[in-house]
Amino acid sequence: MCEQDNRFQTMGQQFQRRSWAEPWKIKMVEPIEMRTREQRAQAIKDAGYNTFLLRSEDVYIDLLTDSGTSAMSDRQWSAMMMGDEAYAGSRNYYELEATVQEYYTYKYFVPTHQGRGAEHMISQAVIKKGQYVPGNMYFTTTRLHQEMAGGIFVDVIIDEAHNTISDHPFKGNVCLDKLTALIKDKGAENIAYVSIAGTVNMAGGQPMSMKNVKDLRALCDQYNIKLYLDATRMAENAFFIQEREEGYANVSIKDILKEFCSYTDAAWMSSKKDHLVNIGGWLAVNDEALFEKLRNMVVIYEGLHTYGGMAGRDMAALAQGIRECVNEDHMASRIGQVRYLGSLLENWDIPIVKPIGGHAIFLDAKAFYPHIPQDQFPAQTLAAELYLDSGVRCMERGNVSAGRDPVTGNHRFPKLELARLTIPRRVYTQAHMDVVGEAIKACFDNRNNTKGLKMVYEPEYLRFFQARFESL
Ligand code: PM9
Repeated sequence: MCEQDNRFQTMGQQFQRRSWAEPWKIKMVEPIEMRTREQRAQAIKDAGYNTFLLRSEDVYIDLLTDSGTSAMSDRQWSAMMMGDEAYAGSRNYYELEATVQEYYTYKYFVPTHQGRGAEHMISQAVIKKGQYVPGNMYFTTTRLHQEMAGGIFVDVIIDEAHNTISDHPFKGNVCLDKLTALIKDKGAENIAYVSIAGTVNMAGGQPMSMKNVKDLRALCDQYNIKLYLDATRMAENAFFIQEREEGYANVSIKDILKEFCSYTDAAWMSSKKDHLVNIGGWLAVNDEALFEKLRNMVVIYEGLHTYGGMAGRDMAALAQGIRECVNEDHMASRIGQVRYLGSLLENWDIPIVKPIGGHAIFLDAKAFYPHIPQDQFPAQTLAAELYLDSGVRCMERGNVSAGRDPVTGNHRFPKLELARLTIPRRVYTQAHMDVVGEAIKACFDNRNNTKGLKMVYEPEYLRFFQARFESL
């Protein structure tokens, strides 16, 4: 189990494989169907060219997100039948608490309905108005909760993360010089905490190294600053450490995960990703006083502190999902499938974020459509075009997702203008990946005929979910 997986060559080299296969077989299927081109054209127009506003039944292959879209195992389904639906003190709560403590090391645990419930509470509990929150690139919901609590997010990720063609093995790393400069400039007392995520979603699912988190721990100790982790895809991050970082080739994903968490003070989790469940999340901390505050907050916003918005059966499936997500064969096939799709696109010279990350392939829309300016939303355009071509749904991760600067009110115009093809865990086959690859190739071949979009409706918060566009 702990041996390094040599079925994949190390990064920077072409993905090479002797055939590998998923460590499971399928015992239930859900039919999907492709609409006609005329129906797809109508559906995407009705959705305001926003893939979030499509009806799922109009989608053929759904790569919108890996969040809550995984297939559960027979073990998880049978655990659901053992749900203890007591309002207070459910047996499943205690099992989940013990599982999180075992796999993530933190002392205290608070369940939440999903990741943003946890982000809301930690932000409100610890950020004072006007404090800075440095982090390794923004994430949409994380930054919004930090801002709504009065914080000011500052991106301190290494420069390579903003460069789609850099093949740095740990593009999720924090730049210690940028962080030190911020601390010296603003004063340690004005830093709420350092906010890190592994892997970094908006950078392309890119990992942080163990060395980086150890160095960060030392820096935070020097200035007495807390270090908090978004652990949503941290098991995937552990896979990359095992594959790429010296000294970890023979350490299990489970042990890498524990070691990484041990350098941080707290974590929040959207269990809808790594943990292979359709709903759920949590917060876990080492500080008892903070725990007491969070345990009191959870009853206001989520539910009693022994269910936090989840049913007993949800907690049962989640605890089992934690055990499954660190399985070496599971993780190798999960990342292997993402790499399979990426390698198809690389062979056609289609511009994608390199190296291929953990949960998704990210198309570089600026390079895909160099003739579409960023205020005509090239990544949103690409997502709409892909659906139109083939019924494949993906997600914009560019100018629309970045939103507006709260001070100037202008578009933020992020360096990365990406369309994300996110692979749900244990859901699609290699043949589906072939279809997706061919669909992207068809859009690429038609790129010079493609025009951008105009935003015609913009909601105040997290606009990418509900904004509407018209074709130019
Ligand atoms: N991520 C994703 O598709 C769900 C919707 S897009 C906002 O990538 C991180 C790293 C996430 C994340 C959700 C959340 C929020 C926190 N951190 O969706 O509230 O990728 O469970 O988690 C999405 P919830």
